[in-house]
Amino acid sequence: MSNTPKHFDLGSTLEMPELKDTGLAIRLVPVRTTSRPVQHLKMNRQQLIERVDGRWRSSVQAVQGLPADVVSKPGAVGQWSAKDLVGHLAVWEEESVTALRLIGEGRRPPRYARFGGIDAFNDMKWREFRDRPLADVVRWSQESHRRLLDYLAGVPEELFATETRFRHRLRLDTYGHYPEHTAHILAWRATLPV
Ligand code: NI
Repeated sequence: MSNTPKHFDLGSTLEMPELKDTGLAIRLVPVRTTSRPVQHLKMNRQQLIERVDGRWRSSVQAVQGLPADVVSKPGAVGQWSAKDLVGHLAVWEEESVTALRLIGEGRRPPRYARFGGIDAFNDMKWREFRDRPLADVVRWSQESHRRLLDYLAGVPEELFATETRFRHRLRLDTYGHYPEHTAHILAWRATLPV
């Protein structure tokens, strides 16, 4: 991570000092890309990346300051904890990169029917990660987000400009998805005793 020469700086580093109390310090490191430096990226791409990143940061900030045991406790939405929602967003960032690569190659991403549908897929993934500690899930979330942004920074510009399937899938899996669960977290958070 430290020997990549170019920085794709999306702004100031977000510190979450309150979480240090719980042994969990979240630090969003600047995103590195193996692609071109930021000044050579067209606005279209950059605006999209900023939207993706800004809305993701809002989702992370929704859990900021809460103790780890509260974030990990089931019941934020149904059985899911706030941690589970963070993990769920990471799942879909990973799915997004996989699908967008295929779309970029002119192929069709496989359908979720093979898992029994989207809900069954989400449930399956949740069972895979739900027992992981919060710090693990947070790290995974940061890594999946960085991989997504790195990927987007290196995609041919014409995919953003002309490929509507690409844009559509990106929106569904990322910046159209985060706010739904940010709202869940904030609504749950409002019910917590202060
Ligand atoms: Ni979702």
